[in-house]
Amino acid sequence: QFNARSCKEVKDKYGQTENGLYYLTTASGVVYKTFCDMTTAGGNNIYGKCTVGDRWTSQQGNNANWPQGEGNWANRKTFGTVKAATDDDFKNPGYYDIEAEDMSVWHVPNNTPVNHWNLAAIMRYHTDRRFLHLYRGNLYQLFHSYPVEYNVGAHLSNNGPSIPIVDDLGDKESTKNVYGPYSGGEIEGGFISFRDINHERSATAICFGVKPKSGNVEHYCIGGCGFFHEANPLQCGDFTGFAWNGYGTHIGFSASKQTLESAVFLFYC
Ligand code: KO2
Ligand code: CA
Repeated sequence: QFNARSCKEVKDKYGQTENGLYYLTTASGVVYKTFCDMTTAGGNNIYGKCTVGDRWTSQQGNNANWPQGEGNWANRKTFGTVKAATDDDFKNPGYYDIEAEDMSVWHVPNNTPVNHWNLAAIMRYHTDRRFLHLYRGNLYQLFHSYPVEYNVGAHLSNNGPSIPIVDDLGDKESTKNVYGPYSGGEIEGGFISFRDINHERSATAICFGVKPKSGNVEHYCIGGCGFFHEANPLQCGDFTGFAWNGYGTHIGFSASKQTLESAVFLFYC
């Protein structure tokens, strides 16, 4: 165990270069176990996402009077474990504790053991423009500036930032094509986007690999607020409207099955 607050510190101060599990210590002394990606640019696992369970939106139904839903994008609650991260939600203290500059993202099929995450990933990419400096160092802070809340603004005009990505596995087209063909007409590949709003003023949290050019963001952005008006309650949940035209069909607005059955790992670097 090293006395380090981030994977970068484990690497820089203690010379550890292997991907794997490490213990980190927060500013207030909380020790937690996380997966460090030491190869992309250094980093920290922040969360895994499952196909069921809606801690990244609402676990209390689709409700206009619960506009932020769980609020987990902007609070310090943590849940899950790194070992179970590809089959259950996972959020560790690194999410709010680490001050970072960039992020990397891995999309890993469900039920992949930790030591195979890198090789089994279906897409990997990272940002390289130090964008987190503009948002006080992490997503916890970013989502305080851009609340993931119902009715905070209108689609496109009040969307949060879209940051260009550099591909590590996959490319602009393959990353965009994991979403359905109708979605394809509304997105541009090569970005990661935050707090994007749909036609009905529902906010989603993160659009992976893409930037929305229209307002049906529920089909290509993950996580979000506590109320999705359209087709109530079909668009409520962590995968919002990813199965709009059937589960994993990849037709209409439905994302591919592989996408639905993968966890997304966020690393700070
Ligand atoms: C559809 O048939 C439909 O879906 C639209 C949704 C997609 O998010 O907003 C509209 O509701 C539309 O009226 C219609 O119901 O259109 C391009 C066709 C999809 O699924
Ligand atoms: Ca819609």
